[in-house]
Amino acid sequence: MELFSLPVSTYSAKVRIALGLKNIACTISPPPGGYSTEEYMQLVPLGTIPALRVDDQYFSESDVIMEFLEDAYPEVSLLGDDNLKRAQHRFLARYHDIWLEPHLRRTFAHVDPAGRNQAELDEHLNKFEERLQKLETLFTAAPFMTGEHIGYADCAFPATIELADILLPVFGRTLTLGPNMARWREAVLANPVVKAVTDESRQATLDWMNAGGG
Ligand SMILES: N[C@@H](CCC(=O)N[C@@H](CS)C(=O)NCC(=O)O)C(=O)O
Repeated sequence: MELFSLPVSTYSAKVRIALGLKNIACTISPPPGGYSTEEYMQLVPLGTIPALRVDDQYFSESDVIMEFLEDAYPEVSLLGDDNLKRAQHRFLARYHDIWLEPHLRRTFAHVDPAGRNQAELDEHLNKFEERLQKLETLFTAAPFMTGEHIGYADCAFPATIELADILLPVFGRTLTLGPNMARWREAVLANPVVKAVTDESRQATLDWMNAGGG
């Protein structure tokens, strides 16, 4: 099994955290030819990372990979066996992917002040901050999002929060976490798997910023 991933990719960090928490051995490689290239799209049609190769089969979309890992490696379960809790994990994972993170991603195009559209940027920054505050109300437990133990829901957010911590000051804003998220951040970063992946992703983000972003 081989995961195509780069340290700067937040969605890849999500899967790498799951692999680590589940103790799954997996080769981690950069996407052949780079993401979004013709060469890579021969293997992974959407050209995105992360993508997983299992034998000679390739598939992408981080949550699909996460579900595959849960199905194929049930020994350490991140979803648990309570159906309601499983739904809560999946809801939060989807909240990250659909409602929260895309607004942060859409600020990338505005890192360079020369190409900045302030109105568009503000719209995404405001939405990101609003949805981060809403996340406070979506916790069903503490210190982790759905329980006392780290789980599926907690995998997507660590790299995104570290990215926001670096990116928001570029636009004159500061990452502000409510009490649930502040306690959660401390708890997830105390986990060695999460810490190692987010440290690497944080450094890659800083390198990307120093190279001009975009
Ligand atoms: N919905 C996708 C998003 C993945 C994604 O946007 N990955 C970025 C890197 S973090 C990427 O591959 N971007 C290249 C592109 O959009 O062509 C997932 O969950 O895997």
